[in-house]
This record gives sequence, C-alpha cells and structure tokens, in this order.
Amino acid sequence: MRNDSPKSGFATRAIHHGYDPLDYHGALNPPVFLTSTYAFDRSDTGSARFAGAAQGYVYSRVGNPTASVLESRIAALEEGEAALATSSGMGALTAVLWTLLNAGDEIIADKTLYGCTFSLLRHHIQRFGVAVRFVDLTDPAALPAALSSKTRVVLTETPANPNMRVVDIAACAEICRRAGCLLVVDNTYCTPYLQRPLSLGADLVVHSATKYLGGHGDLLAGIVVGSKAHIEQLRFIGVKELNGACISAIDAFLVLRGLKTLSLRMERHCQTARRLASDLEAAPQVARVDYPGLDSHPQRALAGRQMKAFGGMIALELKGGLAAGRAFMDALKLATRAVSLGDAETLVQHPASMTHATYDSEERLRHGFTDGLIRLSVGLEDYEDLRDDLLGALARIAR
Ligand code: 3LM
Repeated sequence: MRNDSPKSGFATRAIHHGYDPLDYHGALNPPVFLTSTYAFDRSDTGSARFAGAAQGYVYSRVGNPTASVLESRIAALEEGEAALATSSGMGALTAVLWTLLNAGDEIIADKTLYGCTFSLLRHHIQRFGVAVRFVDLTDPAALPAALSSKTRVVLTETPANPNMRVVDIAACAEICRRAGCLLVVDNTYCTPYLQRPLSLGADLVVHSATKYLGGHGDLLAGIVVGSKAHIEQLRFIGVKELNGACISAIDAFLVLRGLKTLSLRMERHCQTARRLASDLEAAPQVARVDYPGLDSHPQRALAGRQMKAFGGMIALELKGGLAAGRAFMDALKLATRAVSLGDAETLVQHPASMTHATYDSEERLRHGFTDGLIRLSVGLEDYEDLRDDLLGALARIAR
C-alpha cells in the first residue's frame, strides 16, 4: 500500500507520509514504541550498528521507530532531506548550536528572538568561546557588513517572537551562501504550512513542535530539518553526546496526531487572526498592532511573498502602555492568560515580564519591543466570541 507520493499535497503528506498501516497489522496510527533499548540477534549486529556499518536501532536517545515516522513526515513537509525530533524547541536549538560551533566561531542573530534563545546567546554561549552579534536582519543589507571570517551561523526567526518583524529568508540565504556560513531559521511561528525556509535557501530549520505542530498544548517537542549530513551529525553528536534531548515516543505520537489537522488549524488560525488584527487596529484604545497581514506592517509585501498566509500571532500595544496592557489582560474572559502559542485556546501573555523577561528593559527597547507589548496567540474558537472578548475588555478598561 502506498499512502502518498512526492506529488501529494501538503495535507495528504501531513496525514500519511512515512507510515504504512500494513507494516503494522493494519493499525491506522503508528505504534508508540515505549522502549529504551533494542535487542540484537548477535553481538556483531550490535557492534556493526554502533560502528555505523549496519542500519538499525540501538537506543532511543539516538532513534526510535515512532520518532522516525515523525522525522520523515516533517522532513517531507519542510521539503528537507532529513529531520531530527527532540524533547523541546530549546533542545533542537542547542543540538544545532553546540554541534556546529567551536570556540572562536561567531554567530550573527537577528535582534529579536524568543526570550530563552536570546538568553542562550546573550548570557551563556560566550562561556564556550563563541561570540554573538545581534543585527537587524529586517535589513539584509546589514548582514554582509556584520559577517566576518569567523561567522559560522546566522540565526533568525520570522516572523519574530514577540513583535512580528519579518526577515527576508531568500535574501539572507544568498548572502550566507556566498559567505560560506549556515542560515538557521526558527520556523515555529509559521510551520511548513505557511513558510518553507529550506526551499528559500536556508540550511537548517528549527521548530518548537510544542506549538502549532503539536497544536493542542499537551506536549513539549522540537524538530530540526536539513540535509542528511547535517541531521546525522546533529543526531550522533548533538543529541546523542551533547544535550541528550531526545523526544519521547509518546510525544512523537502526539505531534503526529497534531500534524493530521495542521493545514485545517493553520487556515483557521490565520483567518481569525487577520480579522482580529483589523478589529484591534480600529479600536480607539489601541496604539499599534503588529501583524504582517495589516497594510500598516512595514514588511507586509515581503510577508505576502514569503508566507502562504499571515499566521495566528498578533502583538499589540495599548495607548495606556504597560498599565493598560495589564488591565486589558485581566479583563479578558475567554482568552487564557498563559505563555506558549499555537494551541486551540487563545492565549495572551505579556512578553516583558513573561516570555521575554530574559531581556532587561533597556535591551527590550534596543531589540525592538516595549514593556507595554501584549502578545496574542489566536486560537480556534469562533471569531465572533474572540472579537467580543477582546473588544469588550478594551471597552471595560476604557471606562
Ligand atoms: C513562548 N516559546 O511562549 P520549547 N523558538 C520559538 C519559541 O517561541 C519557543 C522556542 C523556540 C514560548 C514558550 S515561554 C517560557 C513558553 C520561536 C518557545 C522554545 O523549548 O519547545 O518551549 O521551544 O513564546
């Protein structure tokens, strides 16, 4: 039985790729292989697998059949050769950086990143002799001047967490290719349904699969996608010997379950977010809305070229700044006050004191966002209910 072909559409691949029920007694869903280790028929089979001379599982830190289905499915969706699933997005990111970088190397990172990624680069990685420069990559022309002979990795999110800045992946990829360094794109906000960085020339894609890929707020997971050679290196050095951040079989199963509805969910997240972004922009209490689908967004045209739709994340600032933002969050009745994103539930949080508390106040301003910024992860509830909740909360705090 053949479930999908290279010509299959995105939704078909998200449901079928990499798993044939007839290989497992007709079970519609892949089995969850709850095993840490794997028996060898003879001792030399085990030795050959360890030596890389024979294929086969040896230990679930290095590979697990349930995780393998997930890895081949995400690789197909991202249009990459191979993928590695990890225990979290941070596990994916550290596997990449700790494997690829040596003391003396430099990283160039976009100036706005998820708080823990920023902290890793701002506070920790220097201890291993790696230098970091934060550059505004929304202007790709700034990149060549920042590169040096020591630059090994350029890292960006797009749209960036939390303020939705959009970086031109193809332009940065071309500059990196010429300079001989690797472009790593964190595609968490988009998923491959909206944006495929490898097809635009990036070398590696990183995900927090905790978010839209899983989609239900019930797991932590990460993914890296890239060439077979890179993924082998990340698997056998990054996860096996450096961070140990392997995915559990149950979490791999749950991400696979989430992927089956990824295209439907993303369509709905995008539709509702676009409508809510316009409603919020029109509200008198709102000073600014950051959403790449709004005409007011400075990279609206680039986002339209690079992304299939504009995503489910919105950032906004109220006219009353931080105090008004906090009052707004507390006045919401349907949206849930929580960090994370990409779930069925609409989530609202305050980056300066939550996800991005790793920046100090002065850094937040320098890196492009204020203490008053509020972030919304638009969920799958009815648009009308969300609109009433958001606009109702704005009206109540204005009174
Ligand atoms: C958040 N973000 O609420 P995990 N890359 C991006 C991310 O947004 C995240 C990671 C990597 C949030 C998590 S904050 C305490 C909660 C763009 C996570 C890291 O290790 O799977 O959480 O991924 O913005």
